[in-house]
Amino acid sequence: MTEHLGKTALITGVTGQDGAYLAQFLLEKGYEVHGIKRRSSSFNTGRIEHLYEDPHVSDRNFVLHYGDLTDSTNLIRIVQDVQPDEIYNLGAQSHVQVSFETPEYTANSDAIGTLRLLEAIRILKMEEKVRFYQASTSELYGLVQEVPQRETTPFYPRSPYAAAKLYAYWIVVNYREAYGIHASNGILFNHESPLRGETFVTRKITRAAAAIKLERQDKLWLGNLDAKRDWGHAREYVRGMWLMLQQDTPNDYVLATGETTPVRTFVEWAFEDVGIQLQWKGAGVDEKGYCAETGRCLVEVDPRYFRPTEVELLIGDPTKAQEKLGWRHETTVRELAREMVQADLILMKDALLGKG
Ligand code: NDP
Ligand code: GDR
Repeated sequence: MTEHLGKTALITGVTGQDGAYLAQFLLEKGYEVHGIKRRSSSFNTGRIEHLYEDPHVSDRNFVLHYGDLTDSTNLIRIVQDVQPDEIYNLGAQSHVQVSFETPEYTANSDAIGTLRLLEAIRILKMEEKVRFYQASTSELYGLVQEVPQRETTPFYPRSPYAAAKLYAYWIVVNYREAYGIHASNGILFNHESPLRGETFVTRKITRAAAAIKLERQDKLWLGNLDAKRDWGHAREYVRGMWLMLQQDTPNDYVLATGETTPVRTFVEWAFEDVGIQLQWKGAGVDEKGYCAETGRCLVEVDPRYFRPTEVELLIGDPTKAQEKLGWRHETTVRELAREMVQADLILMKDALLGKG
């Protein structure tokens, strides 16, 4: 195994959950880290504020560039300027339900965006210099073909997001085989953290539990409570991404915990962590969802959050990553839920005190 210390990395999606953890991880390893951020009408760098370095400082180790995965010329220019040793392609329209609303944009950024980056490597003749990580996903497995899901399990995507990521997965494999690029797919199962986007289900639940506890919100509306996910901690998964690029040969790896949990259990845990015991009262027309001992019903099902096609069960087998990369998860899903609830309680209390 070759380690790449003192190297330069380029991260797309640096402003997202994984981008923030990965940037910090690589900086701690001594990398010079460049990130691509999108232009936005309001600040979108909240997750990486602590890493920010004033552009007037010489010898910066953390540099942001404006860019977008839908803009080839911009990607080519940035790759040329940065001359990265490693590219981590984390940028994506990453919300499964939103992909049903914006399928064309999702394909453009998630599928063709990946192609654009790989082509930038070819156009700049950097096939031998650069190593490439692609943020592939357990959503590729979609409709259950086999459990637990592993690298050899057939794919059956169930959303425009997953279909776009399927293209990205295979174009990475193809460019590896056709042009010898050191390009790897990390097939990552769901991973969460206090930095998780507010509209993904775990964070939506932990924020709501904190807000309901502090009487800032009356009720939480959710969709399919019976979907099961293999949830790990994002901080541990970015290490796996890096490990993939430190191998002498590129390959594709599942990162997962091997444990699956229904959404409804995560709901029960989050409310338990703020001191509220919930009782299930059914989800029919006259039924009330989850109610507290006080009689107040706090969590209800709203069909608007149902997906046209759902992925019901994800549970990953990380044996290959354990054996070949020496990677394993540490945080259990129960610990993860507790950490997220505590973080949201602190955030919300700070906001109430005007410190937020
Ligand atoms: P986030 O949604 O938190 O972050 C996505 C990032 O991509 C953000 O920085 C976002 O910018 C950026 N982005 C979106 N569209 C574009 C675009 N057109 N051009 C450039 N950048 C863009 O996702 P995560 O951090 O959770 O996930 C990282 C990657 O891993 C994604 O590709 C996701 O699909 C994939 N993945 C995630 C898993 C998970 O459980 N978290 C599991 C498996 C795969 P902005 O901040 O401006 O919105
Ligand atoms: P997912 O994550 O679709 O697995 O994609 P999400 O948290 O959005 O959904 C998980 C499950 O919870 C159910 N659910 C709800 N989901 C949301 N967002 N909001 C709700 O109100 C709600 N109620 C129930 C969903 O139906 C689903 O079954 C995430 C993303 O990070 C992808 O980018 C990544 O590729 C996969 O994980 C692995």
